[in-house]
Amino acid sequence: MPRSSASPSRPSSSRRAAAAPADATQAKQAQLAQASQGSELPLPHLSTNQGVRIADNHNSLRAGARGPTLLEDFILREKITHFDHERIPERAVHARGSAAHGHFQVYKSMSQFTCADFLQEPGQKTPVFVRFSTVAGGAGSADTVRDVRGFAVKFYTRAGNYDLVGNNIPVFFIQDAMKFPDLIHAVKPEPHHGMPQAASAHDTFWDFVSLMPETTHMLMWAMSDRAIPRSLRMMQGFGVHTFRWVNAHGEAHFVKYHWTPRLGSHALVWDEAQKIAGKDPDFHRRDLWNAIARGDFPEWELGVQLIPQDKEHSLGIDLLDPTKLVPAELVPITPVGKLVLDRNPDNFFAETEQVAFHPGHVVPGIDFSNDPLLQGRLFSYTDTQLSRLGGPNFHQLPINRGVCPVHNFQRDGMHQQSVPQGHVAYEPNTLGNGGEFRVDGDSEGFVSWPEAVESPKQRVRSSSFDDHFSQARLFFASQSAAEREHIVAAFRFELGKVSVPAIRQRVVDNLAHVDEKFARRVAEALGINPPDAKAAAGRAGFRHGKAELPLEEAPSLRMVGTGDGSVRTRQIAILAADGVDSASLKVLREGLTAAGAQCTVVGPWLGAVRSASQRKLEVDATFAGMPSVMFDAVLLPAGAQAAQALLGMGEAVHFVHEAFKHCKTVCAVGEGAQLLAGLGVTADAREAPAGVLICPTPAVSTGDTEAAALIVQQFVQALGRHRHWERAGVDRVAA
Ligand code: HDE
Repeated sequence: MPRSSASPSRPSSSRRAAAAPADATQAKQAQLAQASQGSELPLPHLSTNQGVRIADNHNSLRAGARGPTLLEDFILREKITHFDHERIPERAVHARGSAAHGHFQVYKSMSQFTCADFLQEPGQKTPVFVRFSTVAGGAGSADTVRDVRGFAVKFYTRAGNYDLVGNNIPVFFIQDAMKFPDLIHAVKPEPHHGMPQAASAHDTFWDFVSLMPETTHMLMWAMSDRAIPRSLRMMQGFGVHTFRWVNAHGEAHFVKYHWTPRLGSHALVWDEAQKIAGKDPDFHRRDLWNAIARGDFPEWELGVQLIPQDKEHSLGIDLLDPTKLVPAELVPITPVGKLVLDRNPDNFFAETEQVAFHPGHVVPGIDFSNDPLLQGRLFSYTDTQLSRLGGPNFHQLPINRGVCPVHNFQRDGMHQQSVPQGHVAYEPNTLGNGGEFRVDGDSEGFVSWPEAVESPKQRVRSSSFDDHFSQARLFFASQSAAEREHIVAAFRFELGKVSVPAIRQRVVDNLAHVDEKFARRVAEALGINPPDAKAAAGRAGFRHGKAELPLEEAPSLRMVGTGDGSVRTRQIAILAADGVDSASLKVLREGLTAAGAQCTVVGPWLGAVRSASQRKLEVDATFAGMPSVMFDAVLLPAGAQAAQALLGMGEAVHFVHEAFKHCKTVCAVGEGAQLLAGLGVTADAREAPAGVLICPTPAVSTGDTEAAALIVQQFVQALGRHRHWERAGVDRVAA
């Protein structure tokens, strides 16, 4: 493996940022650094992969200056052959992903519940690599499509690698691995024409789910705002399945994992998500990269719901059914520790692309449950890596290597990176290290939970999986009014793209078992009959189980109101043109930046505009390059001439209208309020709609710092609410 002697000792800026975490995290860093090659060449010349020095890297070997190229040119052949093979098969699902390094730190010992080494000591840090992904789209698809997001965490623990390969939605579409290929074939582009990319809004997906009522609960989540996150940094993660924790005394608890983002869970507006997919397809990847590069390290808290082994059936919810969750209102979430992502990858391919997760990568103290979806996954992941990463040695890739020693007698295979020595490749043996070597009952080794299993072999589903609607109903009932509206709109949008009316009908008939009124509202827009619950109940695949849930609603399932209300890392656009009042702009910008927001001056051109006082004000971005969908809020500064100029620019007017339509915070100072004309928004501050702040007198420009502080305070408070969903009249705004 080529190594640069210079690179390990030459920390890149991103590596410097990660210097803080101590002990185990440094071990992984050092290991990666050993494998990494600096961007400067280790030699002052180029060579072939065999080390032969290259004399000319511009011209192929030809018979004469204008003659044919010779097959003999081994340098050209090697270069092009390498290029020809630079792509590996993309992941069958979760192909589009973005990742980062970081660490996980335990709050307090979990030894009461698990002997997992990395959860024993308070303050203990474990290095991690986390990859977020969309599911359906190809590697080059847009980030902001409506989809589930993968949330895969690799813990490089001292007792081996532990992978928690979860999603941002706590349940799944299907109950049995047998249906996974069907589900994925249905959602992927249709096989005859290869459309649509990264979208579930098409016939085959809805045909399949309409025939599989067990998908209903997950469909409710997938049509909710969860499927269009504002940022990867602002979404929850879940282990989905029930796992098992086992302590040193052999006592077991069922466990469900929850990742909760410090910044809260927030979503885009669907119209906005679609526009971003065109304006900046890398929106989420860029947001994650930039935040880490700036030092705004994203954080999540890991929490677990623990259910003692003997209380498995106490909740009336089958813990093995992955279409069900356990509401936090029934089993509280115990905080375990925090995850911090503090370093961007050095190389996308070597790390983000080649990382290989597997729910079967567990460590002593963590075990599986019999969830039939999980059991199928335990086979799938290694199998898929064999073809994706080209053989059984993918664990030797730097990003996949553990930080603890690896020792076994597996040998050979494609891409073996090490040179095992000696003539012993079997166990037990006496020829290896001079004594007898035998592994038999290693008390620190992984021992499976000794679950008693004695049953007939059969292809059958437990009747305890038969309830397909109670939790879908609970989810819908638990949403805020705005979130419920978004779900209705999403079903209408998706089913509106389904060309076969009978499929639309089957879906809304199923939805009638969630909530009759809701199903009717969806159906109204689809040119079909009102939902028919009875017809759904008579179809093949429908099961009549109904759980008695002890809850009417579970507020923990909402997104609205989550997070600490801070504006850290929020993006604010300050619209500017010639004649802007730079004094008020400056003081407000300083206040908002101090609160943790990111301010960008957006104008008609790059370079600078002239302020009312003839000062130069740098413009960071143009209306075309950074449209309103890239921001969380807009500030319209004072300045009569600037306001008039902006009013004459279609892009600027559109910018404000669009931000208003997407329920963002809009703050207008002095004459900046004129830009709100056309929205039907009153210029009277007291009657302004939610999230619209109108500051009539530009007192701040005259140096009134108290007035400035008040505006900043109001701005921060409004922006801290993320969006103003209750804002009326947005539908009337053309943007
Ligand atoms: Fe996966 N899944 N999956 N999955 N999954 C893959 O493995 C599979 C499921 C999840 O960033 C593949 O290495 C089966 C549930 C994530 O690299 C593949 C079944 C959950 C990632 C695979 C499921 C997930 C994958 C494709 C049903 C949430 C991306 C490439 C039995 C708990 C990991 C790869 C990354 C990736 C199979 C269902 C999460 C094909 C058979 C449920 C986050 O092996």
